[in-house]
Amino acid sequence: MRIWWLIISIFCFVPLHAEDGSQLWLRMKRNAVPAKVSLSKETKKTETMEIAIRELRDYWNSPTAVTLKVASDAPGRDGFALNRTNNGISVSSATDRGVLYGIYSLLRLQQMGDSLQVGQTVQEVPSYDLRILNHWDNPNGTIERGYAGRSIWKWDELPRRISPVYEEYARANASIGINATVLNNVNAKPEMLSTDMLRKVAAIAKVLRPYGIKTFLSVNFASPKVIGGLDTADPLDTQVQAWWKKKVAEIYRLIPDFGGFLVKANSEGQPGPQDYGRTHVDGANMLADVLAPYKGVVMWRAFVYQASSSDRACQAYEEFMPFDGQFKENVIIQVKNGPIDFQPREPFSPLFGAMRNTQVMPEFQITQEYLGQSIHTVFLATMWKDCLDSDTYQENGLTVAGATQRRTVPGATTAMAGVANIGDVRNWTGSDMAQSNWYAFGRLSWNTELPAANIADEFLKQTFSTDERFVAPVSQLLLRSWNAAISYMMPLGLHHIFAEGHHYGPEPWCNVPGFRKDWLPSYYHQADSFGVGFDRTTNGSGAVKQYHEPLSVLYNDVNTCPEEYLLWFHHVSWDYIMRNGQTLWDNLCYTYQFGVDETVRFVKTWENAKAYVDAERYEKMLQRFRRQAADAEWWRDACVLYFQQYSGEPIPAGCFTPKHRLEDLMRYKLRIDNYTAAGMDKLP
Ligand code: GCV
Repeated sequence: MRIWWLIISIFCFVPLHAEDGSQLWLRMKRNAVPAKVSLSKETKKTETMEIAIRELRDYWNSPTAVTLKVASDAPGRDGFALNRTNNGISVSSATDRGVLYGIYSLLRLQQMGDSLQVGQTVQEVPSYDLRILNHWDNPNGTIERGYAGRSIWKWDELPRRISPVYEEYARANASIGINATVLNNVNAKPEMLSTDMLRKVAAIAKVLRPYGIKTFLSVNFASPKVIGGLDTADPLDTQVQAWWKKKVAEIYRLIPDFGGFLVKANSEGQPGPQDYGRTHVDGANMLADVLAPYKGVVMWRAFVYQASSSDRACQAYEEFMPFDGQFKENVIIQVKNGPIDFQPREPFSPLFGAMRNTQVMPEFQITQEYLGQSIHTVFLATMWKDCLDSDTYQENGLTVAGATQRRTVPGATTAMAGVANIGDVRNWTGSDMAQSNWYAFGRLSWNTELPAANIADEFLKQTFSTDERFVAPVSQLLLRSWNAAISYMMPLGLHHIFAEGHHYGPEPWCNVPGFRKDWLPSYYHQADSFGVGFDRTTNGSGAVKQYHEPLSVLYNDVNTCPEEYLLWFHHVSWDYIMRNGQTLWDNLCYTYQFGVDETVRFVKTWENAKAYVDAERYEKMLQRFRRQAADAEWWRDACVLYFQQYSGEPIPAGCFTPKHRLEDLMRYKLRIDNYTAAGMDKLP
């Protein structure tokens, strides 16, 4: 009797397939009867082609037959053509990888409830050659700035055990056009290049390869010293060069299609060529020479700054511009979207417009280090589009996208990088909505012209529901979420007023004795009794001069500077009159409150979406939206009350009443585990 009761209870009360978010946007229903798929005569059945066939057989649910074709006259560079005639659909490309992207595009249409009409052709060629994820994963399984568990790379088990997650990861990336990945943190451990580790890397590369994904590694510039036993890592030393040559030969023996190296040198304590009186060119070109015979590339990061007197925002330009045109063809300078560090809002980095003779690539941060981590919903396609669409004024209408997609020499590689938000939790990204940013990175690096609204719609329809009553309001939520976060965190060009260390909450007052000035919020906000903001005009740090005209002039003048960058470029008095007639102080208060109001509306929108979302994801996201709304009040109160000490002005009547007292907030220390999902109830 008891056992029957147990069995009945299990079947009645435990859902057979609890929704854990692990399927991401790939939620096609498997066919009961395999779909009709054939290969054209000349097309070889490679491993990649087998994946394409399998995906269609399993998930293409239309009676229309599909023919796959690799042909030299079809689109190249991973591009593809879809063509529907009365006889069926053909998917063609110059490569099997292109065919794979073609079939994922076809399946995407199907999932969104769209279809190809007879006579219709779709042709696509990706915006960048390399659409590359950067994992900041450490060999010990931790992830720098990771908020979704531990690393998916299980180094202890490799190469013996190959986790099935690697193939799921490869498939998810291929489905959105990502074709490369850097497995380890830019703060690289030298042991990543040990033979033991390389064998493990090779085992991962083998799983990723059929999905068209190339494997790259971040390298520590001091590796020849630390693991090579040499007494120097000087790039001009012949023994050092020989060490790298031998190491690279070993890598290519194990991984014949290895992509190359990502290097963070002479930045935040990492070793680099400057340790030996050499330059970034010396370091990058030495590695480029070693990789060139294998067609490998070096992605050399421009994220460099010293604790010097010069404005941190100016330093990447100052260090790299003198070398424009001196880097080897297979070097790409990897530049963060803004001149400081993935802040909620930054103007685009002036290097994009400045470097004319050097291949430059944008680096975006998918993981939300500075944007509420895996708690806040902030859809980043809007932010990335804002950067990519910015006119650099280097030449007529040359945008950041244009400047980075242009080849400086015929053989150069173009690329766009995103710092991954992936970990080993079941839903990959901690928050189910944060999957939208992984998705958006893939889709945008494939096609920088895609509007953010289309990407939001695609994601929501595939991941949650195609019902317009769900898609329309939640898509609006996503599209407004970046502006909301800026408003409740750092409006009007404020930046880097985060709590030290974890970068989750506000700490405009933060002062760590003995700390570098450029690691403290007061360096960035410069609040005093006159006003607030960093003077980067020609009277200040001169950062405006790094932009081409008319931007330099526009940014330099407080009256023409876009208000979203006002306090980025200017130190402005509290009673300065904004374009809407409010004083800066009043406007700041109203903008913070607008951000809070938006998050309250997001909670409502999500509550109204309940009928269209499974209970598990609904509940988990509801908790997060509520926490985001509470955090927004925390941000508002901390910043407004702190700045009020300098402005001496009251909060405008009717704007808001603070929920917290400044002295309580200043005493509050967020413990590192408080901002994981488990600690969501622990607010200041
Ligand atoms: C990988 C910021 C982050 C660091 C990160 C660094 C970088 O400073 O806080 O964690 O280090 O950027 O991009 O190299």
